[in-house]
Amino acid sequence: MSQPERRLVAWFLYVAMLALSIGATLGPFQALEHAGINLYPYLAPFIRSYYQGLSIHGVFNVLVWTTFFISGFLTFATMSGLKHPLYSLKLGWITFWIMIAGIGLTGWALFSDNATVMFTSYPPLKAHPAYYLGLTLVVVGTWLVSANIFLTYRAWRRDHPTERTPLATFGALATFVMWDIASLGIAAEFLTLLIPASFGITQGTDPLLARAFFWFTGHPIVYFWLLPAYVSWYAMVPKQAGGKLFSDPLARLALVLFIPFSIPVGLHHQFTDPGISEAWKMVHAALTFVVFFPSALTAFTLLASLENAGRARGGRGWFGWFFKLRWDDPAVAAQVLAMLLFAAGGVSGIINASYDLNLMVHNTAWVPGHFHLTVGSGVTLTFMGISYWLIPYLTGRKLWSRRVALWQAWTWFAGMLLLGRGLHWLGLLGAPRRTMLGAAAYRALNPEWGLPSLLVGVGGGILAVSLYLYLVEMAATIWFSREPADIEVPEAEAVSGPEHAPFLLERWRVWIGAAVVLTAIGYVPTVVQLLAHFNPVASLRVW
Ligand code: HAS
Ligand code: CU
Repeated sequence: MSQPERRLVAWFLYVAMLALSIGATLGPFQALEHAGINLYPYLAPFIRSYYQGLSIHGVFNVLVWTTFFISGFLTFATMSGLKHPLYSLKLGWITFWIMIAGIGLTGWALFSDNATVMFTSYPPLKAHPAYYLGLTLVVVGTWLVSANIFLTYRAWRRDHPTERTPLATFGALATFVMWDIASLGIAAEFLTLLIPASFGITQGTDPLLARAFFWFTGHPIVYFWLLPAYVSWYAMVPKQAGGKLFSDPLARLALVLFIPFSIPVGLHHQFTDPGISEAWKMVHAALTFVVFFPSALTAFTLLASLENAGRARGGRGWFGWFFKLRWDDPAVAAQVLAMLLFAAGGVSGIINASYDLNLMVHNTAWVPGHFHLTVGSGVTLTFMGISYWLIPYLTGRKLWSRRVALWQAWTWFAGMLLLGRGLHWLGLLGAPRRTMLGAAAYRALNPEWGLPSLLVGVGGGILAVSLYLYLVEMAATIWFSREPADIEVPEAEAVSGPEHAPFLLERWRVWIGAAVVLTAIGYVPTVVQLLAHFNPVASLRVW
């Protein structure tokens, strides 16, 4: 890969890390607040409220850290998989700057306390137009990233008409095909409802319609975050762990199934919303169990692949292989620990999706418990693990300290175990999410919240240490490491190779067609009904 290409990828990752440093720094303040230690007064005048901090935490972590990392990593995976130059480096940089302008606008609105609306941007809360325009630019940026990737693929395909697409690139394509369709919901929401209302062109918005548009994108966005981690787990980790991918065709099947099944499930975020038919909620609940399936396939394939690696390295017995994995390689340790946490997050996800159980846990601390194990661990800890080899590869500088990186991975694991346990538990005890619990009078009526809140506080504290270990490791590698890195891009071989994959898996039109049909079935009746009862209410700034 050429130096200029490496530089482009590296800059996407640097901005991702900068965003994480901002977003995640605010996390421990929330966790400590739940444990009864309110440090917000010390953040003034930069952060004026718990809710402003929470909005910045959500946006910078799940929207900016993820999106920039993914844009860099999947662009990389496309080029390195195909061994083909990027279609247009210039387009790559234009995209980068559009996205930077976007986070500039959004960041300004958030930090000036003009957008305390949470990362879900729920109306009738009204943010400054800069907030919505900025996020719109970031989404437009992702479309341009995908265009560059698709055009690179097309150029490669012309010279290789019958070859199977290399697995990592296949995963990058599947991710962006899915995302480009999925992101139309938030585009519709922002362009037709939130931006006009924010400018005062319309008097208000219909919160229910806006929420439906939001979750049209808001569920599949979690797979936009997850699939790049799957790309690494399938196409790279087996090699790094010292073994082979169990089945390449099974990996492709899992990845491609996300295209049709990711979108028509968004109503599982709206089970408690009035005005949407119970029947359609049930359809989305059932389809959520369908989209669970490719992740279950993934768990199977990964376990078999890791077992293959552990046995190749001399592991014996039912579990002995697990301890023989390359635990001394931080890239491997971080990603296997991420898988373990993600498996627990997947379990709480299926509980969320189960209609009746959702009524118990919805809007409680259980839900942030769930997503800290999924996006906060499965995805984030994986991206950290990837950066332990990818940053050295891109910069040519050896990882500064393997030991610090290993400590980082294990502390993230420990911190998230405690935080995840505490939040799920608090949720079961009825503690609401997105609430400044320490200031809530009813807290005194619930003494049993004490222990789980403590777990949240301690977990958050450990995570703060872990975050700074990560940032120090990265900064030291980029600035101070003097030894040259000697890194090969990991490309896992497979026990059952790509030659066994039916070509149907690469017929993108079939999968896109299936996605369009299923999405239309899943959403058209509900959207038509919501439009027929369009009921705008005034937008509010409540802070
Ligand atoms: Fe979720 C809410 C259902 C996956 C993120 N989710 C959220 C929110 C976020 C989020 C951010 O049905 C909150 C949104 C908000 O602010 O309101 N979620 C699911 C289901 C899945 C799922 C069924 N979620 C994710 C992923 C996320 C994510 C992935 C981010 C990346 N989620 C819900 C529902 C809600 C929800 C409801 C609404 C709740 C409410 O009421 O508000 C599934 O896709 C999960 C499938 C996962 C698995 C696990 C497979 C395990 C693997 C690892 C293998 C491990 C190995 C190592 C091999 C089936 C692949 C093992 C080694 C050994 C030795 C054991
Ligand atoms: Cu969802």
